[in-house]
Amino acid sequence: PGVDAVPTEQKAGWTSFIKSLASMTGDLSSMTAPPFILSPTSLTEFPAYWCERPELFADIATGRTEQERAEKVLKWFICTLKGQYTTRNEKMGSEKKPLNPVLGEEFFGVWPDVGFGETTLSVEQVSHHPPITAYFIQNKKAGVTLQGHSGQKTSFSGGSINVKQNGHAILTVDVPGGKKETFLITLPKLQIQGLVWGSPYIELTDSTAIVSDTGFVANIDYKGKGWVSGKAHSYKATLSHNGKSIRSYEGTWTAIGKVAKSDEVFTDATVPKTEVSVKPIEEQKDWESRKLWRATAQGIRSGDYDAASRDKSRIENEQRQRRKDEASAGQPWQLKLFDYVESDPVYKQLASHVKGIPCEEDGYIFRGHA
Ligand code: CLR
Repeated sequence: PGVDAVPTEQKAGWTSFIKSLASMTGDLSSMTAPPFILSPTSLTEFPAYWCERPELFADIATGRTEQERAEKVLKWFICTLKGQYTTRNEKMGSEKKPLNPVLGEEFFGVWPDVGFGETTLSVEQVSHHPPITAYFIQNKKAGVTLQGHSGQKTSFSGGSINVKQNGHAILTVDVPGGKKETFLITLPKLQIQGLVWGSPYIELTDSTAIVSDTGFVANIDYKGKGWVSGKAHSYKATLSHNGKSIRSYEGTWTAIGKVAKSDEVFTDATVPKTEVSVKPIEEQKDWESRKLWRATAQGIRSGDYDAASRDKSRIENEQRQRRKDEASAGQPWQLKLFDYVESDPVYKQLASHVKGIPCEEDGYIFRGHA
């Protein structure tokens, strides 16, 4: 902020893009943005951010009590935030506009076994309009899975883009005695700031919850500059059991969080993360993100925006034709890896324990690989 990041020849385009945001109606994904703000990465790759600390994900299962496991889920969750919400700034200098996935687009990845079991990731774009991405992450050996879906509803006010995330995630962990514990994870609201300068970045707002079927609930509040420690990216979390508060934590989700009123470190987001491993493009199927968007991404990376936009149009036209063909054949698109559920009973049960969460929400259940 303070430094104008818009390339001279794109200034007019950026100004009109910002102006057009004011009249946007919920779905930003289809808006045309100036080239400098385009990212070569599809949104289907984003669920990988959930597991860039695979050691913390696996570690949830080592908790000896319900409380320890609830604490470990909270710790892992907070430690994913830095990856989810600051990676583009770190890698590309600012938040960027990701590629808008096509219906049926897939993304697969793995975090190899380095002692605590292999973790696998399967992603499918289950809706194009509005965009919804479903994902399934599993460490079989540790007995931990995460399943969820994500969509966004955007609005513009006071110079910022506000993003409400639609969807939730459900984590299950195998516990001794052949049982499972389940945690419902709600998703934070985002504010995209720094737009005028052409260097957008994310701040989290409001609060989210992690609700367990063991009666443990973690409430997490997010604030930017001027709150708690007066630092950007601050959080404050409270763990309670059946309504009785047990422990609080505070700090920043980009660096250190401590157990309240102590020096005990609870979350350290500065620990190096492990990026997901993905098959080489040559071995991927045509519908896998990196293969599908290869030429578009190449154009964006090399600054050949004409080539990028030609390839993007080719993909989009092909999609439009497909939808027309499906409509005339009376055969709608079939999901590949997930089943749509209008009302997820697991969600419903857990959401009923917490105020401020809608009690009905649809979901997508992983069906497995074809
Ligand atoms: C997707 C789900 C991930 C977390 C996440 C991080 C960044 C978000 C992204 C989600 C959705 C799309 C998003 C993006 C930041 C910017 C981008 C809101 C929630 C919008 C569509 C593009 C804005 C364009 C400006 C940068 C110009 O788990």
